[in-house]
Amino acid sequence: MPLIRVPKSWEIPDREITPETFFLNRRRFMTNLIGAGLTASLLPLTGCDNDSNSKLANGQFSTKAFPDLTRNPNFAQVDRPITEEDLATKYNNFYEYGGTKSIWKEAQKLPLENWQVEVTGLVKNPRIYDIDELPKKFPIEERVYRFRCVEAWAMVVPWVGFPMKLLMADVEPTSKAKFVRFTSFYDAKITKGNGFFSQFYPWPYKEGLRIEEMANELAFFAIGIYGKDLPKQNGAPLREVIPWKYGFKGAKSIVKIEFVEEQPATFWNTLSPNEYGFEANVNPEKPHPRWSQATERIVGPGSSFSWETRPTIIYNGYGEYVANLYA
Ligand SMILES: Nc1nc2c(c(=O)[nH]1)N[C@H]1C(S)=C(S)[C@@H](COP(=O)(O)O)O[C@H]1N2
Ligand SMILES: [Mo]
Repeated sequence: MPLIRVPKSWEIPDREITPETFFLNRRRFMTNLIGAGLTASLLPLTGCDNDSNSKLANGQFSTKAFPDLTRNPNFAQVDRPITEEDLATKYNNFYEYGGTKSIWKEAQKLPLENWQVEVTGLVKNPRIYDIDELPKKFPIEERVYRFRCVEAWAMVVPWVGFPMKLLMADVEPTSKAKFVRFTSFYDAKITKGNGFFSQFYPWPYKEGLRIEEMANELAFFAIGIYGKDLPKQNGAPLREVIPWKYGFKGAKSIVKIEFVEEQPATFWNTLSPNEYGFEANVNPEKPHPRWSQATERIVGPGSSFSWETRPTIIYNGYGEYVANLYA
């Protein structure tokens, strides 16, 4: 008898399923898709949650504004409007708090008190930053970036934060450091996650970059959005923003940053390597095994069926900054 009975796709409640969800094989940590039946059941899922239609009360999630915030003129706007704050803060992926897009209430359980970020590994100056230290130490700016989830939905978010390369200059990675690993907050009592399947996920959530990617001008640490502190559901108090890669590359609620020699194991890549590559650059010509990446839907009010569809842009439109990394 298998230890785990794998439910059939029709036995799994809709609320458990999003495109980034997958199904466990009988073998431990081996993953497998149930096939065409699953793909069909995914189609009507995104965008039909009522929470995203309710108006955000002013300051509902975070009230602390950044004084004297200036928008970096190089990243002042993109080819489409900034997503409404009420949508960007209520349509999320954060599997620690559930497998649907409406996890914002559940995410309020994330405890932010006395948050520290440990920077360690192959660096000359290992550090433990108190979260309040970061905006004093690094000049804070605003940047408007396109955001593209591997599930083919897209937004435009005004992030508040600082370039990753400034933190690198502070800790000074050694010449041995070839990769960086980011680890998200995890506490099994709080980050209960995605129902039945969650217990088999490789928690805590981890992501990684090559050192050269981290040093790129675009790679950003966000501590805020829409001119205010990051709401918990968006990855408070510190998250990665890598605008030319799919959204899953941007770990939320970071507690640890490690400089390492080998490519680190990451959350989605461990679960399903051929669906979620380590590199994961936005690329219209490289389909996900279960869907095309040629187009994307722009997150808007109401049902995802009414959202605008646009062609996906190579490197999410940031080729002039990053294409040389992949030559
Ligand atoms: N710790 C953690 N970070 C995460 C995720 C997650 O489930 N856990 N989801 C990723 C995915 S798939 C996406 S698309 C973005 C979503 O960010 P948003 O909710 O702020 O739009 O966060 C990324 N970072
Ligand atoms: Mo995503």
